[in-house]
Amino acid sequence: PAPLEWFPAWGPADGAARASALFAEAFGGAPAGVWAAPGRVNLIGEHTDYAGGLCLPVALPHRTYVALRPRDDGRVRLVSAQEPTPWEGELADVGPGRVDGWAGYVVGVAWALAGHLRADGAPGSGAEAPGPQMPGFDAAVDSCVPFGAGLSSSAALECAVAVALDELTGTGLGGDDEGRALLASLCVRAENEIAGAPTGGLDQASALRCRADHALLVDFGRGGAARHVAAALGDLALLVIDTRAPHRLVDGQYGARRGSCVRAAEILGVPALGVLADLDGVAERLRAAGDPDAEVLVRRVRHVVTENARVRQVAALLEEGRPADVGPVLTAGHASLRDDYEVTCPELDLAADTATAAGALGARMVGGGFGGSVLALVPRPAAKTVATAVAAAFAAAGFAAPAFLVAEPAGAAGRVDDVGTSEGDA
Ligand code: GAF
Repeated sequence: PAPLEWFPAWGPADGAARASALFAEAFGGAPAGVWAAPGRVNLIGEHTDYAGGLCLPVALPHRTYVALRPRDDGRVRLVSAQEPTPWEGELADVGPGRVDGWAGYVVGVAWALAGHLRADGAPGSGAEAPGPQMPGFDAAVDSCVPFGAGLSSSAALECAVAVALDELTGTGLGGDDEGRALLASLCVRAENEIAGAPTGGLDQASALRCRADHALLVDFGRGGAARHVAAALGDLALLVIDTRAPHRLVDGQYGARRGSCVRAAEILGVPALGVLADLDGVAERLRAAGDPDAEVLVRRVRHVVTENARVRQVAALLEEGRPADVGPVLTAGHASLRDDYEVTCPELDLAADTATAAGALGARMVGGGFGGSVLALVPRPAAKTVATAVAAAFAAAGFAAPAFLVAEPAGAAGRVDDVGTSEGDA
């Protein structure tokens, strides 16, 4: 059999050197600094963020590095080691529907931050005191966050740009968790309005607010209020399996799930599904409303409500020092995403089932679904055995070879000099 493929996490100095070298090659000279933000793997709480629910991600040691230097002429020039096409344009021309492709994740953040600065009393708003201003900039991007793997490479790019521009404009949101929550919301605006992806806030909260060795318990029903939960896993490890399945129909399907949650909340007369404590009477009320898709709505709501309960359960198990008991909860989460939320695919199901059969304590798909990765909770010494079993099952099924990483919960976005200390709650 072919050797297993593992995604290495670059050290901060390595990542910064790569981004700086690309910067020098593309633009000449040195950047003003290098900033980095992590990908994430969500322990539990999938497809709950946009429904006002709970989630419990950890940040990956895999980061996207952005070497950036401001310009004073309002222009933006971008290159990326992962993208064949550079981008160049005027910041003043950025707006919804005006930027195609990967650049939207970068200039969208500048656009959202500029909007925040104007609203906050910066020049141009009519306010007297001159505040920070958004300049143009040159930026070079390099990343070891796996792409298209459901591990939040887009948010890693947005959030690395966000902390860079926050610092260079002197906006100062990156210094504490409250400011970082606001930065996360600006990154969500960039993704929703400029990049055009209708995602929730899970990924940006992870990249900006996580702390090393901890998971982040986020409550989107309370404005993204969050606290850190020690991820004391003992001799267990978080094995991430990138199925390499192409994201089939993911855009339309994601939006459809979100729409179902809005529709169900309307019928049930609640602001968001996250407020539902249990399923008492829910199916009856959804059916009574006469919606042609009532049975689908019943399943979607069941996922959100049971998933929220699983998040509370996993956070409690971690706090009680019982990480092994988290395994079956992950497996139950996968079943709910497969049967009730219907966002898995054959590769995700095979990876989760095979991992569990090969010794994982539990496994579930992570991220938006229809492709991407599976998280398996494994005894640390069994990580390679489980990976080997999944690779063999994929080969037998005729699927592309999967790739792997072990997620050691890492810290949040920051200037690379500060990596390891900038953990979102100074
Ligand atoms: C994607 C989205 F970007 C997140 O907001 C979240 O909804 C996730 O899918 C599912 O939990 O990563």
